[in-house]
Amino acid sequence: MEKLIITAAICGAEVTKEHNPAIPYTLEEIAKEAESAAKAGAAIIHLHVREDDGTPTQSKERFAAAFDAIKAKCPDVIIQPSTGGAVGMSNEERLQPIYLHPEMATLDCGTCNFGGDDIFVNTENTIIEFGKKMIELGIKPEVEVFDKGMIDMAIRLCKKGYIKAPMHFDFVMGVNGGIGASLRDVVFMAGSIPAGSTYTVAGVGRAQFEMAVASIIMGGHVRVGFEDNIYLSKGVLAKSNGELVEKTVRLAGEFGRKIATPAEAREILGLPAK
Ligand code: KMH
Ligand code: ZN
Repeated sequence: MEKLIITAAICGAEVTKEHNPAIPYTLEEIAKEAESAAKAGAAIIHLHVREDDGTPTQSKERFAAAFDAIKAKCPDVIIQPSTGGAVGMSNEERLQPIYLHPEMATLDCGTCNFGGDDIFVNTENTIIEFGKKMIELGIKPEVEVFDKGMIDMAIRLCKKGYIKAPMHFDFVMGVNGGIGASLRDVVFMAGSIPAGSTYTVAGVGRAQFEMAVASIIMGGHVRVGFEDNIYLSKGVLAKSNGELVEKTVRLAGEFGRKIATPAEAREILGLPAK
């Protein structure tokens, strides 16, 4: 089987130090968490940034500073900024990090209830706008999908030329308002993408490691990290993203999946070598 690409979503926009004191806010904390994840085996850092007080921001300057801080500690890792940002941000705000010319960025392919009154809005025009910009700037999108219909949307927009094939998907499984996180759900998602696509699986909350194992066995890739889950095991808070990645590496080893380096991840994803 192909080597396993592990993505660490180290920070997110919603989770706070009240949930887990290890959630990184400052540039130093973000760089330290990225380093712990990369040292443990993550090839990709999915990145959100915060102000020092924890407020989510899509500021280009803050992302630039975070890129520098991460690259100083782990020069090889693929940095994949979020264009999702936080619920309620404008499209213009969300797009800021792509003007730093990252190798990859997320492209969220549909609107989703995020619990309570929160709605993560991605209209068709938004997806087209973001997709076109990423093509212009030569950025490989990680097509983030919270439900099967979002895969179908991505396929339609790919056919129209707004997303380049082969697509790389991130199945976010178990969000309040999205698809669940059962084996049947993840098999359905993996069976719904075009031949030649790649995918990673991000299980939310307690589903993180169940979904990781499913993807390890199925030949997909895995995303773990504080953005999606703060626990190492039931009731035990993870002390770092590195711990979550280490556990994923252990699980992969049990099933004979070797771990991709950042260079190998670039090859698998069709990114230019560095
Ligand atoms: N924080 C969510 C509103 C992404 O990174 O592209 C959006 C999100 C998706 O996390
Ligand atoms: Zn994200």
